[in-house]
Amino acid sequence: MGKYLGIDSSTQSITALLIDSERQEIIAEESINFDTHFSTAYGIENGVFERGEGAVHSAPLMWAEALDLLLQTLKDQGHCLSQVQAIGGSGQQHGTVYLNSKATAALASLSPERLLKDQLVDIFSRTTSPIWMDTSTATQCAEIEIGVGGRDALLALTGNTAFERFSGPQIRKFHQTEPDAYAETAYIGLVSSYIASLIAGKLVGVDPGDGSGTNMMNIATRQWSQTALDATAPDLADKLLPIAPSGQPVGPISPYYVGRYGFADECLVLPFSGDNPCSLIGLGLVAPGQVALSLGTSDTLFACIDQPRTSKTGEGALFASPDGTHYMALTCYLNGSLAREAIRDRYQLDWNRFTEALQHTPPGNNGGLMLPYFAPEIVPNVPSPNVVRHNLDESDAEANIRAIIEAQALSSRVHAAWMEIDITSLYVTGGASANAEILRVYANVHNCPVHRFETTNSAALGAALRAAHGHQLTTGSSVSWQETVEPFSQSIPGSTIEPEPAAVAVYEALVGAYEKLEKKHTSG
Ligand code: XUL
Repeated sequence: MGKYLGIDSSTQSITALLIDSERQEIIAEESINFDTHFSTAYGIENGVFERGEGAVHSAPLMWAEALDLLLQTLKDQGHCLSQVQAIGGSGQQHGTVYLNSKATAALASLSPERLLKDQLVDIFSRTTSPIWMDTSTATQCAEIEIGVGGRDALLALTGNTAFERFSGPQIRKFHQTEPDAYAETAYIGLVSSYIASLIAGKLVGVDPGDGSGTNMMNIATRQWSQTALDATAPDLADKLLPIAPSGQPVGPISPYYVGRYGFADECLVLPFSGDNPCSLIGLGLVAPGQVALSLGTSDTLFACIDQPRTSKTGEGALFASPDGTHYMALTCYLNGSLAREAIRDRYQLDWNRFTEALQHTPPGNNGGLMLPYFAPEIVPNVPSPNVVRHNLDESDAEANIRAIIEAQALSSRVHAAWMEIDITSLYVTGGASANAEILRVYANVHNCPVHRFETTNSAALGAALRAAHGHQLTTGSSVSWQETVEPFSQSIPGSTIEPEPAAVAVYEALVGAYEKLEKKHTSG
């Protein structure tokens, strides 16, 4: 029992969430927005830079700089970091970080007198990291599938067909386009394992939750698959560390954080995992059959399942749960908050007017539909931006606002079918989950209650809970996952949004029309 810190390094910000497991409460929640602090220094917008032809990267040195700023903020606020017993973490999934042979020594000798960014500037064999929004690797996806014996073989081996944003295709592209820099790469990690390495002061392996988003991990054994590595790039086994079991601490925190921020020497570090796997834990989904929705930069619909059920149509992803036993089924949309913001900005509105538009317009939008592909879409696969309006006048701001939210909700229903789960309730998280009108649409489209939580940062909460669980096991207590998550995964009393029968009937009739429109304009 004690205090545990969860850190979530996501697309647009890095968040810290501190819990007190004795008092069973969240005691601090702090975020550093990348654009606010670093847009000039790193040239990013919405946390990323677009490099053309679908390539979307970010800057790993910026993530290190943001980590310092985050911890400094917690310290300045008077949080007693010496009481933190363990740190767990979460990272935007799939993004890859490439380090050279100087990394090990630089991490081991970090001086608390100087910022991370000044000490780590030379450790990268590639100064940018392709992230999950990158859609530039269709060729490499096809090559990897052929390399392992076909699409079905890759699906059976890794739990996933090849996705453009997954790490394996991204690594293959790097090897093909920058062979010299690839040869200089001593270590390839994911965003999660990179931030864990900064905190532990040594290279840390990828956990099975994030490893399953690479197209390189054997989903049955939760180890790297040599067959998949061979199909991806040469000498890859030498550049990856063995998979790090999610629940086993990798060691104490680096002296850097003890000296600079006052952490205790014995504060433990758990392997970090992906943001979606951490959200699974943060929302308390540790038993099969529960389903959640995350409305963030990406929108994701996910469920805890007990069997490694795969998506044969390639619309869904399968990850290992960081709880060590279950799996996570996930459908991921690239057009999440950035698409909602694109509509908000197109009509020069603020979020209050956005919400009012949802209140003023009827469910079903009088038949007006939108396919909201402001950027390339993952599900369904849409390689280039394409916004389609059907019975919808572009000059009607309110109807366009309803159309985008209904499109996102209807799509989440259509593309959840592969999970074969009867969705009887939805747990929601992410920034947009604070908006009750958006959630009302989801409750009516899925015909189930939608539960809201105290924090919209469920990935950071899940990271903190993973730290609590991992630390308590090291003390010899046999705490269960259920006991760990339960006090923190209670929905806010009175905040549940119930479905409304009349609106449910409207969407029941509309879902077929939406699916037809989607099929007409996409290859799916
Ligand atoms: C999941 C995915 C996104 C990122 C967002 O497969 O690509 O949800 O994890 O950070």
